[in-house]
Amino acid sequence: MKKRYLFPADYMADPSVHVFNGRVYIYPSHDWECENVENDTGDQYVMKDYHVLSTDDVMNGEVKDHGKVLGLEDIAWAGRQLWDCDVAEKDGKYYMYFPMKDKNDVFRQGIAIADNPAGPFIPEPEPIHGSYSIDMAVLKDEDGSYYMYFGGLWGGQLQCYRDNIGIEDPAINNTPDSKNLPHGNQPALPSRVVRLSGDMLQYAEEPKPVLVVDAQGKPLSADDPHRFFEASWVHKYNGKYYFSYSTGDTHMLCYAIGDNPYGPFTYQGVILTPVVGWTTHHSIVEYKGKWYLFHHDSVPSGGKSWLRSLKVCELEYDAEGHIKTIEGMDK
Ligand code: FUB
Repeated sequence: MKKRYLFPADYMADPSVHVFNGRVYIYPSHDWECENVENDTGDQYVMKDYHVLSTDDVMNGEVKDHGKVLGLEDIAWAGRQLWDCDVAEKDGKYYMYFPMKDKNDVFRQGIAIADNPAGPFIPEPEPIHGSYSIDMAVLKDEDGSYYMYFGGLWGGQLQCYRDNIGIEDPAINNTPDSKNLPHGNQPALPSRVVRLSGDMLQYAEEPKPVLVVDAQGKPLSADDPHRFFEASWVHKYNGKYYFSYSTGDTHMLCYAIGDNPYGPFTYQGVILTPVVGWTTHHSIVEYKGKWYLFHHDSVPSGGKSWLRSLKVCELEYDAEGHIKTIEGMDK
């Protein structure tokens, strides 16, 4: 299978990809070299800005770098770490949703707005009220509603919240030893989904858990290697909702299918087996009649997990709508 490194000139990761005005826009994290020791809190992911990339030929065409579109220094409430963002279009405006630690080292969700998919993006003065954790992905549904999926374990701080209320200090409780992480056959911690307000700037409701269940309707357990960890993405195929995600410490991309944006989603299988590097993160997009998996790995940096490179390959479905598994490491 043909795979392509999309942007060899720089280290970028976590590609959120959308087609706007007939062109493919890629919204990645921008990895930086760092002095920090690699740890389970993710201190090695020291990203300070975002670039936008675009192309009109995914596998072969030029990938244009539109330059820096937002930086930490532009954001009033900035602490550190601009992690995975996503962008949604409504009425000709482009809304970037980004997670960043505030001055107390707690992840919140910020918004920045542009008149053009290539930015620049102007940040709102405050994060979304009541927001927490990381890895936002926005689905524009066919009825005009926008749903945001989010959440990540360990350094992503999701385990510090239950029913959207903080239960422990996220700046401290963010390793695999967190006492609020479920274990064994307890239900895994779910991602969250929330409908966005009409002006795109707030939650329209309380975020809800995104349940991934087995064929019997039982939520996947905490010790299931296929359970949710981070990197939510949702796309639609043949009228069904495909919720895909990273399994984090078991290093796969998996997916589940549901009938509506809230789920539950029934577990289906593995999209991508482990890549070189600790993290795996992706988006799935249709362009000019073909489906693509955008993701990253750490091959070009020689395996440094905090210096990742954007990658893409075609994604295929079988006749029943199941995604064919892709090997993450080339043989
Ligand atoms: O890039 C920083 C974090 O690493 C992302 O938010 C996670 O999904 C993982 O890729």
